[in-house]
Parts: sequence; C-alpha cells; structure tokens
Amino acid sequence: MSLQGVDGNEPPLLVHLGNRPLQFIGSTKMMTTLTQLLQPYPLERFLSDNWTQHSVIIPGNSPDKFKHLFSWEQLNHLLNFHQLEPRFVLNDQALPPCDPKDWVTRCQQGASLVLSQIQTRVPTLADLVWAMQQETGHKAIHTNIYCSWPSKQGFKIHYDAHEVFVMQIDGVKEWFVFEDTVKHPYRDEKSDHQTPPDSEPYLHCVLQPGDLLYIPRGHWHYAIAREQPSLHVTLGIRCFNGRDLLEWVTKLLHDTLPQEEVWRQNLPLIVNENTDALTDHVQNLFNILATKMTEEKENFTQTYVNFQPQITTFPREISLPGQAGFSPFEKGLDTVLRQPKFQTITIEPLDNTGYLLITPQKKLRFKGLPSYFMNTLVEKLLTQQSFMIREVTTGLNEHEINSQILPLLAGLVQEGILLEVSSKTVVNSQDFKWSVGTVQEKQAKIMMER
Ligand SMILES: O=C(O)CCC(=O)C(=O)O
Repeated sequence: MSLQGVDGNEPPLLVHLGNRPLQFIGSTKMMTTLTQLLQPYPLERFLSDNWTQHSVIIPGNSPDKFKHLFSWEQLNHLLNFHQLEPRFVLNDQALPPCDPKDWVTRCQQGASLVLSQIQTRVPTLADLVWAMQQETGHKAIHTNIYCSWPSKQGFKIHYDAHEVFVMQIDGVKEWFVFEDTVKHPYRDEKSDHQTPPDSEPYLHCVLQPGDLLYIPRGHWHYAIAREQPSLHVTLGIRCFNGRDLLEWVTKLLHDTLPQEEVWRQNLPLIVNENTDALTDHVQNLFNILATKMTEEKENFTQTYVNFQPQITTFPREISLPGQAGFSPFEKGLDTVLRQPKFQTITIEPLDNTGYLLITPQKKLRFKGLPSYFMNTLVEKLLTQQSFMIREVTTGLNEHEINSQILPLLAGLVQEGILLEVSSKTVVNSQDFKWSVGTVQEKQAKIMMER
C-alpha cells in the first residue's frame, strides 16, 4: 500500500490498495461495529426493515458472542470496588436506594438490579459506545446492565425514547414487544403517563446468550428471566431528531442575527390602532429570517457531516508516565507507539509538501520532514495501526533520527496524538475489538470532509 498526495482535480489524498484506488467509498460511514453486533443478520436488511420501525431478534452465531463485553465477574467487581448506586426494581416498583449490605437480600427477593451509564466504568463498553458514536454520528449513546432472577418481572411494560439493542450475556430471558402508541416519543413523553396497547405482542421471543434484540424507540416491551439468572447489556441510542435541529437552528439564528441593527430596534408602536408600521417592520424581519434560513438549508447537511466525527463523550486517553515527558522511548527504535482511543484524526495535504493533522482539539502541521517518514506515519495514523519507531525511520541516518524524528514523536506523545505502548501500558487486544478504522472507512471520512 502506498500513500501519496495528488494535485489537480483529483481528491487531495489518495490511498491505493494494490491497484485499486479508494476514492469513492459511498456517502455513509462504514458501520463496522453495528455490522458485527447484528451478525449474522445483514446490516442492509436491518436498516431497511427494522431500524426505527420494527423489532427483531437476531440469534447469535455463538453463545459467547457478547461475552467479551461484560460478565458476572465484572458486575461483582463494580459492585464491590466502585461507588455505585444500583437501582432495584421488583413487580413494577422502583425500590428506594438502600445500603450496600442489603443489595444481596434485594436480589434474593427477586428484584432486578440495574446499573446505568456503565460505559463510564467498563473499557469494553466505552469502546463500543465510542465506535457507535463515530458510526452513527449520535452522541447520546449509553449502556446499562440488567441482571434479573428466574420468573421475576422487574420493570412493568414501558417504552424507551431511544433505540434499544439488548445483548444477552448469560441466562435466558423471555421478551414481549408491542406496537407503539405514541409515534417517536420525546424524552419528556415518558411511558408512565401513557396507556399501553391492549393488543397482543407482535414479537414474543426468548433470548439465549449471544442473541440480540432490537426494539425501536416507542415500542412497548417487558421481559422476564427464565430458569437461570439473567445478565444483559442494553445499548441505547438517542438520535438527533427534528426538534433538536430546531433548537440548533434557533440558537444559531439567535447567536448571529441580533447583531444587525434592524434586530436591535424596538418594534413600532401601535398608534391609534394602526398596525401598518408594525406589519411592515415584522415582515422585513421575517424576510431576513427566510433568507438566512435558505442559506442555512443549503449548508446544513455539510455542517452536520463535518460535525459528526467530533462527536464523542469521552475525554482523551491518558497514558502516564510517557505523556508527562518522562523516560520517553526507553526501548529506542523498538518502542511501539499507537493512537489513543477515542480520537478522530483527519489528515489534509499541504501543497504537496506536508500534511495538516486535525483532531477536534488541535491542528498540527508536518512540513519539511523526510517524505518516507511523513507518508508512513500518516498511513499508520489513518489505519490506526500500532507501529515500531523503526518502521517509520527506514532509510534515515542516526543524525536525522536523533535530531528530527525522535523529538517530533516525543512531542506527539506529549500532545496526546500518539502514546507509547510499553511494559507500563498494558494493552488488551480486546480493547480494540470494536474500534472504528478500516482503511476504507478512514478514507471515506477524509473524502467526505473535503
Ligand atoms: O430486563 C428488563 O426487565 C427490562 C429491560 C429493558 O427494558 C431494557 O433493557 O431496555
């Protein structure tokens, strides 16, 4: 594979896989993680038949399919060593918070135990949420853990105001899914205030370990564990909707338009019941508004697409002591570097002489560097590969490496663009299981952003 900047009318950055240039990858991002979650059910079929419309159970191809995401051991670790307030729900009732010493009694009584927003504590779930944020462009994604006990119903029939993916980890659970009664409910339209449907469930199924159940926003549901204790992870996606768009546009208009004098002026007085001046003035304001809205309408799709790669709720990955600037590259050229998690990078060429590296936080210019080094580094960044320093310094002499390359790489480590994989930074291969970033996908992102 080679990587080169090109000029003229061609796209500025062109990657070749063999002889096949990856210039046009399609208009949407590659949904690698979602595809993996749904397997063996095809993504295209899911998007056309199910997404936001119809629930589906997808039997897993292995009972272990979701075991890397969460386990009873991790649940116990969280309950034993983290300061958490699990929720307990029994027979439709949310039980009041209780002392940790009573948690087990609650479970013995049959109350379902729920931990919310657990991606903030579990790295595998953080990876999953981050990857889904990048793929869907929606920021409000969370994971909850539910454990429940045979034949006991925790939650009553309800709907959620987000898309729901239930991943069964252990045990067996019976689910009932019903049609929606409120179309596309907002978060403030809770199911507690609505009447559930009196129809039969349109989907009645039993989830085994490794199975996935998708429930669209607004579709009523409830579940009961079968013979064994049940453990599942729910991934919830709250999508950006028309009302959010309205808020965004309103804020944008509010932040920009009122600087003009015409918006500062008082509305004309109604004198002796004559509203003519008021009507003229208000019509003028509405005309300005309409012009501005037309401009925004043309730009909005691109603004939205540009905004999406920056969407994440995760802070940058911290890796000490390297990032603090201590003992960099102890293994010399055998030092392995990798990109931090939760970082999106866009790379643009600079007049065929270098590259501009853009993260949501900063922009860095690479110029006047040996071209083999520069191109190989860019390739490693684009493909999210870890690499040994030796791999990017081929052909350079000792002086160039010591005076130029190592200080630059050390700077990138301190900036948080790269981090050192050393004996002090244990990397679990599972950490990367859900990471976004095939070559094609990264290129698609670059092409789209131009
Ligand atoms: O397990 C239950 O009782 C309900 C869980 C649920 O509604 C969910 O995972 O979204």
